[in-house]
Amino acid sequence: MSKAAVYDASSITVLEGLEAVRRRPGMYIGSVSTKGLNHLIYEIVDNAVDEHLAGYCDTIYVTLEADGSATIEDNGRGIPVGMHEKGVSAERLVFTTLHAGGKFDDTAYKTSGGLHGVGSSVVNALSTYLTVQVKNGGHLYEDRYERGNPTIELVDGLLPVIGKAKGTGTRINFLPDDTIFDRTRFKEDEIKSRMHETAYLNPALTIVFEDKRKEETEHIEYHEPDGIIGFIKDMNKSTEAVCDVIYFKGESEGISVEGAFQYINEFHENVLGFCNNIYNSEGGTHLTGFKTAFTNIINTYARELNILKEKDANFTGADVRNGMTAVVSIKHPDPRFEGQTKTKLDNQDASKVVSKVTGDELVRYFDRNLEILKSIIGCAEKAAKIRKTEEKARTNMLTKQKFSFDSNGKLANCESKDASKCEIFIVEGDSAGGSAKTARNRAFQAILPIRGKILNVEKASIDKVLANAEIKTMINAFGCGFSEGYGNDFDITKLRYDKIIIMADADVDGAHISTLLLTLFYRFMPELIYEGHVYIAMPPLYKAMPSKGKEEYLYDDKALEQYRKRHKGPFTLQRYKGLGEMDADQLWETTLNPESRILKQVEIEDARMASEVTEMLMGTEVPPRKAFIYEHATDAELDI
Ligand code: TTJ
Repeated sequence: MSKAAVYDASSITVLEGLEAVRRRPGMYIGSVSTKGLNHLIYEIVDNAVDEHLAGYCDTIYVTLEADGSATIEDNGRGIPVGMHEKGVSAERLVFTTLHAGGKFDDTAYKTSGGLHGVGSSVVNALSTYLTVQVKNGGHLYEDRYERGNPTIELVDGLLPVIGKAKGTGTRINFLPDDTIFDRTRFKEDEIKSRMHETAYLNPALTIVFEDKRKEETEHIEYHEPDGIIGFIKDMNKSTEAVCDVIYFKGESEGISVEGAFQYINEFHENVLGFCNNIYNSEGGTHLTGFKTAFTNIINTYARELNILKEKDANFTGADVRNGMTAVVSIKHPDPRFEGQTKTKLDNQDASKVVSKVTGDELVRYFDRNLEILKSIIGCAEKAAKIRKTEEKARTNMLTKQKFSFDSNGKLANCESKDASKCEIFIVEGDSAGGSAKTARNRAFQAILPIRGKILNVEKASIDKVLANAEIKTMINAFGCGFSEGYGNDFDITKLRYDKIIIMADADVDGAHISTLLLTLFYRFMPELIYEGHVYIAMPPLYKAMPSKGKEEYLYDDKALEQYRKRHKGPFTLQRYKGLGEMDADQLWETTLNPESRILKQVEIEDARMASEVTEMLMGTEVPPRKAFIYEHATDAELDI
């Protein structure tokens, strides 16, 4: 058989493979929303990070180009362009076969975890075009694809040389396919925080981020030589620390473990797990191992030091992690993932090894740093005291809840008790709440108006959170209780509404209220978000009423601009200042009616970011806070 024939034969299966990706993109990148879109960049970047881990690349350039495409470049060895045994350039195989990763890669640890590491071929399949340039041996090679199909003819299975080059490296430029993705505009905030995270986890790496879509190119260099210690310091920079960052590392059974933590004067814990440099939003066995060992150590010391007396019960896990910010990062040769979004580490050996390393290293540390140990036990004592008070409060609340559901002052409940059909709108402001109560379909839509700014749950201790009237009403209405830290009393099967819809104005106050609500859910009812029950209503900004033809609702300024271009004749434009200004019919049509409304489903990243924003908003510096709210509010108007 000639080489051409071999290539023809293999290209058929190639195209079938990529066609499957285009038919069911969600299976490969999670979703076709902005989150899935950003994943395309992470997927490519992860390959360059692998090259860094192999010891051959120290800089990665990530550029959001003015034309909407993205470019990722590294200074690694370059994807092999030579002939592969199958009769084509190895580079072609990388971009056209659905490989599990690792074939062309000799690093011990692959960044293949859950939705990540799904392969550059998936990015290729979902791009209008993708070009690859490789510098090697003084030559510059180039390849190009359109919707996954190669457009350049190979000469004897090899890539054409298009010029000379110094050094080595790989450069990928691609434009996401707008027939696949809901939106093709990359969200720079999420990308920046992910790149920053990657820099913390790879202290010898520099990531240069550029956004050329902005009027003036934004240029940021992420380089974090202090690694995860710097990560913890940055997360805690606007709060009062109880101790310095404590760092430990070790290795066992081929798994390497690195951890860092610090206590701050707050009432919540923030423990993040990473496996092979990928964040595990659902946690997993590495965190279980860390937490188990940590709880044991603190309880053992507390008894030795006679802080816990014989009659006292042990501290709970949540007690000992009160105020803790921690990062646990492991390198595992063969990670497995489970969970709703396949981001929960599942390897049992990870739990064992992390537990052993944590135990050995921290005992060694605490033996030499008794004062620090005592201040940490102090945090646990404080937590235990609050917990005991809360346990009483909670029993009271839960017994009351059974009787108070339908007599909740402000909740206008729906008639149906079939949770799969019910929706609850959390509406900002009494007047909008009033209109919404008139406008809704009472068969399945409940309305809960909330007034003003709800308590900021990042700052408040849990007993204050629970004392807050608005929050109590919400918890009662949802019906599943709440979880604090890892003491989990939350039961999602009791949820009374399939959709929880936040309805706030597209202005500064509205943005603030949505942020606080998302923070509340993220901290105390995260499953609501993981399981896709939380939405944000997108009320329109304008109604265009032409003298001839149909009225149209316009959801942002861009839509208005497009309408002006599209619509030739005269029209009247009504601008809505807020939800409270719409009459019941308008509110029904624009925001409540499932047939015509627009809802944005909240993803865990949105909530995580909201919680970070909240933390920032509540910081002590005032000027950036204000700037941020405005920026955020504009975002909501233009982009969502
Ligand atoms: C494989 O083994 C031989 C030497 O080169 C190794 C390799 O594949 N290196 C490599 C791949 N470096 N950088 C990449 C890469 C970079 C980007 C930006 C994107 C992709 C898909 C791969």
